[in-house]
Amino acid sequence: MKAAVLHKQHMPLLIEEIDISNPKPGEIRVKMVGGGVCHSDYHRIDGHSDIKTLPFVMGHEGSGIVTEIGEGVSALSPGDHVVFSLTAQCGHCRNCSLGRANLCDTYVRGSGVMHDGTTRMSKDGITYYHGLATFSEETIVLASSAVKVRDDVPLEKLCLIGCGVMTGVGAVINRAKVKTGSTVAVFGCGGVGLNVVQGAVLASAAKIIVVDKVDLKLEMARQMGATHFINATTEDPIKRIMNITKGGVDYSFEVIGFPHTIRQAFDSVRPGGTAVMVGVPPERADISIPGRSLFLDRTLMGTFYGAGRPRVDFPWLIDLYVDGRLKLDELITKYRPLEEVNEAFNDMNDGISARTILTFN
Ligand code: PAD
Ligand code: ZN
Repeated sequence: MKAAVLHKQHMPLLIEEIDISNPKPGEIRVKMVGGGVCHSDYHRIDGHSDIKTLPFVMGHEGSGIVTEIGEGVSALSPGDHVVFSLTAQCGHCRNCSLGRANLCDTYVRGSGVMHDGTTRMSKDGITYYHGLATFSEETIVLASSAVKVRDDVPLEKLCLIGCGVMTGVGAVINRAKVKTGSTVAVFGCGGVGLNVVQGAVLASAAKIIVVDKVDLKLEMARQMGATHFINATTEDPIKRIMNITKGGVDYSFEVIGFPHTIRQAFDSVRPGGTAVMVGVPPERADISIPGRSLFLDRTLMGTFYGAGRPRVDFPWLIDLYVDGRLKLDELITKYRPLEEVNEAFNDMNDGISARTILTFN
């Protein structure tokens, strides 16, 4: 089967024919249908995030059809439509029991191996590491990291629910719990930031101020429901936000991943307000904020995966889409075959795409 593989950071992905083994107990084999291209993947290529296990079969936002189940899998059957969760949800650990499935204790972040320490992919006897491996025609994942979804919705689109939508909408609804009538600022209107905007719409925010460097992204944010627009290359975002809100927003969301924009997001909230770091900061980066500003009841919070509880959240998010209350089509700039994954990254970095969805033969 074909897969997009990272062999070395700062190099394009290679499309290769590789081998996939059978699912072990508790695992499932999935034929991929949609693979969303997220900036977190690119972070691994450009060194923003570390990756120690190479070669690595890339991709973490995906949807597909179950083709085979391993021993002991009872919740899923061949033919089921599934969307992947970034984390396996064991359902039993302390965090799962507390309703914090995104922080499931069994999840080993970025390890590149399955729970038994081995991988299911290889080539000519060489181990290929992988997580969900959504940039591959087939994948093997733990059954507990796949959520069965309704089968009357185009499955290729639903990959977006698995990362961008869950993270963005979840950051607003699950993590910050934005109150009706609040003012919100969103720094970065890519595939995830646009979902923060639609989370703020769902929360009935009064003003949704968006900041980006690219006018096209601001225009996309308008389609998602943003109300005020700031191009950070021509205007000072903090000054404009202070001006629009007379003293700062109630909630700000940084959805880019740099210490200086996280600082901007923090500086844009009023006393008592909350800044949420959604973007992934560079490995080992420190974030500095003025103590006296924090002192005035301000909060700076992180969020991994929008505090997502995928078995609960995926179904309602998909229902919202079917009912016309959540936008997915507007997030999809282009479909491309797996072979064009590097072009999809170029589009993302050139600021001309919200999300590209990879398709498979
Ligand atoms: P993207 O590249 O689609 O969007 C980033 C946006 O930021 C683009 O529209 C850029 O134009 C804009 N931008 C860049 N620099 C600036 C700047 N200085 N000021 C204003 N705007 C700027 O990425 P994405 O939406 O796929 O991902 C965004 C971040 O979210 C990224 O760091 C990714 O790793 C992170 C992420 N976090 C989680 C999580 O669990 N917290 C999950 C998924 C993605
Ligand atoms: Zn992602």
